[in-house]
Amino acid sequence: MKQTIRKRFTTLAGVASLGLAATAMAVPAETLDEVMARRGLSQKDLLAAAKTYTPTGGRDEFIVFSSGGQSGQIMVYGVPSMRILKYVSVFTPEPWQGYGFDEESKAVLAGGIIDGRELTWGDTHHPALSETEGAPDGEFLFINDKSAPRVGVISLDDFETKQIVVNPILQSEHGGTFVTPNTEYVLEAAQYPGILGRGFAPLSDFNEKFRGAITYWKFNREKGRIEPENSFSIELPPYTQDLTDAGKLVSYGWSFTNSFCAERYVGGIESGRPPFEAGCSQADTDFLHIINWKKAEEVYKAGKVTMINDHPVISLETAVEEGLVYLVAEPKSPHGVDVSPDGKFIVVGGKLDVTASVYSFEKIQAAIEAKNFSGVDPYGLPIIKMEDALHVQVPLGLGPLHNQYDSKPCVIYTSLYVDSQIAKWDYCEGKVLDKISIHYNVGHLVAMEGESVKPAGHYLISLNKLAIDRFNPVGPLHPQNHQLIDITGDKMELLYDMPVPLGEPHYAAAIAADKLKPLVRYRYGTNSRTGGKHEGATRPGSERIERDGTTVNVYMTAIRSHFTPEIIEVNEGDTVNFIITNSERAEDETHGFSVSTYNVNLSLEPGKTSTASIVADKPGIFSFYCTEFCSALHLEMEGYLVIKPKGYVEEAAAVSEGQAYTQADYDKQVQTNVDTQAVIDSVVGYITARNYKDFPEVASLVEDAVDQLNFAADAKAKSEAAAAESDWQNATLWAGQWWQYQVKAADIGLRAKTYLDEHGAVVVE
Ligand code: K7E
Ligand code: CUA
Repeated sequence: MKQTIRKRFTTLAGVASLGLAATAMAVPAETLDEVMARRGLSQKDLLAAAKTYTPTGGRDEFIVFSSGGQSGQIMVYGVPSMRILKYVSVFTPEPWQGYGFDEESKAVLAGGIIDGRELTWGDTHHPALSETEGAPDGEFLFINDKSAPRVGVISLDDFETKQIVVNPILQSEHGGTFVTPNTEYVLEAAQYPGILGRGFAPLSDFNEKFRGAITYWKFNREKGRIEPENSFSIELPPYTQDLTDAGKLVSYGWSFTNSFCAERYVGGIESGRPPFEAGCSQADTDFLHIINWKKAEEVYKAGKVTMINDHPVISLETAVEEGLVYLVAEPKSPHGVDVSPDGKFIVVGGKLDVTASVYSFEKIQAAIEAKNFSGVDPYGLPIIKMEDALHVQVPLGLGPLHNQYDSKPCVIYTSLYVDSQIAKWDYCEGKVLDKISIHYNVGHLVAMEGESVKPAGHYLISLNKLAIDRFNPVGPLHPQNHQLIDITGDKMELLYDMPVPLGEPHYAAAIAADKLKPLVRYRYGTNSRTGGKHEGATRPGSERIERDGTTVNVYMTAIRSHFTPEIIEVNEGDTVNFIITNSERAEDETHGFSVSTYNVNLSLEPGKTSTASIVADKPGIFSFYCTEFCSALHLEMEGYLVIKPKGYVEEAAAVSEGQAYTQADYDKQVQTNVDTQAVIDSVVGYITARNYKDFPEVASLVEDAVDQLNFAADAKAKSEAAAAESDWQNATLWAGQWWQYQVKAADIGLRAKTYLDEHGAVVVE
């Protein structure tokens, strides 16, 4: 039977290879013209492709951090290729990264528990990159949750979420996150008015008791954390605050927050009243809040605050007394608010208007200094007359929403939601320069470093709300559509559509790729969520199982392709903590760890230590294994968690194995190892004869290979010791392990050799 199968395979292979040879002769590769004809591509398409296509191994010029909307995550992609590189989980558990599955990240998520409720999602809107002197510096990223007022802090060292803080006073927010020019503060402004501190008052008290606010979260760059104890808020009227931006250069020290529903309408469609949408859009204007945060910081430090939920809040009364907040009218249902790169202008869109309004910071300051106000609002805040603050108003089209700046002076791009267009215009002169149609209904847009003091130009991305007919249909829930636009010329050119199947990405932030310097591996035994050394970090050789009452701590290591220990016996009812260190140094050698039916998955990148905790409440045999395909013997990277039933009495017995090995088996394995060593020696010879030390990637591969060869030497010694005692069983198995390490070393060595070949290494004397 066996014989027949083998014969059939041989025959099949023969036929297949003959067939291939015949096909290769008959069909030459298609020419460019033929491909264009077959796919219906124009010259313009080809140009767009040439501008975006990134050949294998190529890199992008810019990296975009996009909100993941309702997914509670952040999406990272490259420009111009539009290739997605990563999802960073922030408010939502995500198993691939172990986020919300290991104890270290659970501690981060626990920071987001709000009023005792554990949330498993977030509505992310506005990512903000940390800035130095008004330009993104590539160190940190922040993002807000609109639904439950929270802010996440992500380190760009490893693209992991490090902290979630809960706003102590708001019940809803939207005007976050935006940073001040040196990331002194991370700004988070309210959306729907509520009772500060999340208390109760009847809606009939809306004008008297409901409030908005803005929180200035103090950021400690050295620690890479927000410091709630050094943060403060300013109480604001119950206008529905919307977006925020921080002043820069000439307007440094100020921040701007627009609003809608300054009508303070309270709906009630169920009792026959017109809905919110009618009442909140009736008036012709709403209010832009102009806030002196530098002065507010002094007022806060002087202790002129009210404590709400242990959080210092500057009251409206104090804000009026100290001259911290001013209002200016802005057109119908405004949305974006974006300070120009030079800090001189503030541009605001109006969802139900056709114009964008450009306010002059200089004029605003002049009005404040001259106390030239048209009056005060019902809460005592001074109102600057619109005409006294405006530089220019420009009709752009229907529904101007958000703005981004170009590297060319005075050039700005504004999304037109209703028109499904982007307008390019000059905000100094107040004239429209170009328009382009997008598909469809753009919300935010992002230009490269387009909110920095020094925008980078090149590309603009339209973050569209609707995709409608752009992609292959996938059911009623469509992907979002990010459209890449070339803005280098006078006319905007649409280059590429990228479907986003994650959530609604409201906003994105872009940075030059070379500003990012992420880690390749962690310092050995790092708790990535704190950045410090993990107290359970374990070196190879000191793995152990420690019991303390009913708690069992398993100090493990993971390396290609085994866990140590691999058989773990516990009793029903024990709490088991698997504290695992990935002892690899090699780039991209991540291991996973899952335990059957216990809802565990870890992601262990090189050097990282993570903990999986379970309560062994069900006795039985539970296999654990590595969930990342890390090596040829990844499937063998396995073990057993043996949970013994209560009252189980052990009977001593030898482990019964399926195979018994003889001296002949041992000799055969040793011969294989000797042959393998010859291959390794030749690869080592090839590498060391070249200037491999000039290539950091190769140097670290060589380091890793040397590690593996040391492990091989150790296994070889064990094998030989067993052979000396004629213990052929262990001698053969250890010889097999010795070979495993050799194979890994050879694999790494070949990778290094290929790299050297492809990167023009030269022979050294
Ligand atoms: Cu316009 Cu939340 Cu910034 Cu959506 S927001 S688009
Ligand atoms: Cu380690 Cu798969």
